[in-house]
Amino acid sequence: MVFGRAERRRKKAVEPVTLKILVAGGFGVGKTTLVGAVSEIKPLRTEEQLSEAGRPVDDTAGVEGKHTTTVAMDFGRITLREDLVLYLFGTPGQDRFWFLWDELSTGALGAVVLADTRRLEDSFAAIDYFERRGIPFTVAVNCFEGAERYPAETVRDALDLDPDVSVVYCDAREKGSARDVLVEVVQHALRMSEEQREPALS
Ligand SMILES: Nc1nc2c(ncn2[C@@H]2O[C@H](COP(=O)(O)OP(=O)(O)OP(=O)(O)O)[C@@H](O)[C@H]2O)c(=O)[nH]1
Ligand SMILES: [Mg+2]
Repeated sequence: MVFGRAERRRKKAVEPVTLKILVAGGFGVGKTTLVGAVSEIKPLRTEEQLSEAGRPVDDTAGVEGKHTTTVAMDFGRITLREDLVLYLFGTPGQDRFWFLWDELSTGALGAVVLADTRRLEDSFAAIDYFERRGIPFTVAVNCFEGAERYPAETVRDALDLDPDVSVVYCDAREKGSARDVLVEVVQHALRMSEEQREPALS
């Protein structure tokens, strides 16, 4: 019987856990691209043209080919397992939208900080933000063509990361690659919350 209690219980048994993950980082590092690449629903985007009026405040150095920018957020969803669904929130990359970050980060389990090795300093502010708030994060170097490849240790030193923060590499345009980053973020965030629950005996 389709509407029976057993059917309802069966459905309940696979009701997925939903987790909120932020996709953050500096201007033009590929946040919107990553959310779009992995999302199984049509991602919500809030792209606007970079305008002449914004030129004095928008730092487009290094991303001159870019014509649009996220002005509020990106939103997407990915089912990692039958019982685990991630809601992805991409942050805006420009300083003038910082006021949105507190709203976006409420209730987040963890974050990806995307980085471009040609402009690592653009991701400093996102790293500071998550460190200060104790939100677990993973750094994902988005491997743009023409950008030099550095070992993870070099990136870690340049970003002055704590030893428990992992550094991974990705191509934000590739679904599988972006998915691997998200799996790492979830695993890292769960490790951190377990550690907090069971503090090491001193
Ligand atoms: N070659 C290459 N290009 C990429 C990659 N990821 C993103 N891009 C391109 O880089 C540009 C910036 O990507 P976006 O995803 O808009 O970056 P963003 O971080 O959302 O930018 P803001 O929201 O403005 O901060 C786009 O033109 C993408 O097509 C990548 O892995 N490799
Ligand atoms: Mg964007």
